[in-house]
Amino acid sequence: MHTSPDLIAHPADTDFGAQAGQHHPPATLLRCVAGLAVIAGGLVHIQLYFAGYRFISNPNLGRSFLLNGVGSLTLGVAVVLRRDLICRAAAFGLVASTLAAFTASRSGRAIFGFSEHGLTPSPQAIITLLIEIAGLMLLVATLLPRIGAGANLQPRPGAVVMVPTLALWAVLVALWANGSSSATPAAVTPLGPSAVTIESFAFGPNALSVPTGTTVTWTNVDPFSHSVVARNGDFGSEPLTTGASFAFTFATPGTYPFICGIHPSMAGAVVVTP
Ligand SMILES: [Cu+2]
Repeated sequence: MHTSPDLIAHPADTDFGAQAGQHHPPATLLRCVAGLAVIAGGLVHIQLYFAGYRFISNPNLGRSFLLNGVGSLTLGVAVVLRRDLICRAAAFGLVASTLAAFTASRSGRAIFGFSEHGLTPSPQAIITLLIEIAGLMLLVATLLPRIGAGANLQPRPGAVVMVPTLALWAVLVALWANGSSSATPAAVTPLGPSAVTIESFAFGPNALSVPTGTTVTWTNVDPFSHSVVARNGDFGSEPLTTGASFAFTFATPGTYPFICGIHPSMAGAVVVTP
């Protein structure tokens, strides 16, 4: 004759445990996948931050990406480890705001002076878009009474330690990467008086003076696509991928302001002297 060890160990928890998890493995699986989607969205934001978004002229844009990343990692882990409704509600709020910001930044409304066009940067934009929409739907699905596990359990000690530890880890990695990246050698680009390098979301130099008849060359060394578009429409490049160049010969004296067609906050000017 055998007695279940669970009944002896947790006599008061038996019904509760069975209702919340043991007889509903799909609920736990759903919650874990939702949490992983939230984590993945956060990782893409952290990757973009280190790949160059921290250099965007308004530092709040980069900071918002880092904050989104750390917040998503923390809430994603919380959703995986905890059944509490509040974790899923907070994660839902964060993912919904991320999607709102994504949409706003592509509808002409600049966020911290920064806007994007369509599904750039590629492939991060399409990856986050799909992941975050999936995450949102999965989080909603966990609330459905038939498959969701909405019960509030006592905090598990492991979870209580794990969440702040992972958040701390993310911040430390961020600080380390930020400090070590300054040692990264810049791409070797021979800079002539008529050469502009596109790097770290900026034109360098962003103002240059050249005599009439000079051919100015713009070279993109960023890991993101940029373009060169004259404000007066005189010239305009296709999106330049990493390493790609665009050249234009200035035949008429004057001042030619230009911007990046993908990120209009990036601006510069060529002054053509007679
Ligand atoms: Cu750009």
